Amino acid sequence: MPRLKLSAVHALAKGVEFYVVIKAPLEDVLRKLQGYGYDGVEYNISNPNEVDVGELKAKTKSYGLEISAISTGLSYLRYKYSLSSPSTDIRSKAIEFFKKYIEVAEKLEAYKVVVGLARGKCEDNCNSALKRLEESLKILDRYAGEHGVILVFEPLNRYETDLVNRLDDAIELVSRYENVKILFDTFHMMLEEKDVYEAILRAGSNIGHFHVADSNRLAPGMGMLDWEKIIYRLLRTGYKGYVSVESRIEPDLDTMLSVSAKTLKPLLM
Ligand code: LER
Ligand code: MN
Repeated sequence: MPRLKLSAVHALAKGVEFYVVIKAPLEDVLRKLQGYGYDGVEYNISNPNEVDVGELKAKTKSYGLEISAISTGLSYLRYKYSLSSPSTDIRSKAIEFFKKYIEVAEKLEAYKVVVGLARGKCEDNCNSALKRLEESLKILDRYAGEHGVILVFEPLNRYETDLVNRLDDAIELVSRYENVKILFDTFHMMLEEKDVYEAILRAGSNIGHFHVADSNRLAPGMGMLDWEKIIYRLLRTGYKGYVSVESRIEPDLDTMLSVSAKTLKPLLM
């Protein structure tokens, strides 16, 4: 049995602007993942009300794959729903969406919901935005607990948001809740932390999910990061979940998936 498992992020929506998710037709992607020896797939869902859960679950299973997590950034890009918005209306729409994401994650047996871009931006003022985010997470923490799901909060690099970029701020935030952990993304942390390798150890038992891309956000193995060092440290934290590839689809999907698998699979055993 491998100690860590491998997945990649697929966008369940058409006309997606986001450049680090796979956008090919679903069954082609599942076939390729199975072929390259992946254990699972992470679905980035722009609208949780549009998903046919039963069909998606059956289709994924028919390729021998699990669902590693549900990511949610596309909801922010498509509807601008933000968990920290100064507008009560937008914030409650975002909370309703996340409750639905939690239900979907439970039904799909993924049990993890990503809070990335949908945390929003500072907008009026960073302290107030953080307070509003904390309040939204408080509601969702309880809801997630009732459904056996965890939220994984992702510190993002400064070019994508100004609200919670650094690992220490994310650790401080998640420490307030029972069902909120950290999503450590090697690309964001490489840009924000002094030493990305040490940061994995510092994140330690807070890690609830792990995204991988190389220093240039290409597939692991196509940039400057030392993957032996990364996975060794991740194993030292005691983390046992998925390592999920979220990288640019360059030069093409097959190369991205095969290079990632070739780099990571031998290290995950
Ligand atoms: C998503 O997981 C991510 O890494 C961001 O760049 C956008 O949400
Ligand atoms: Mn990520």
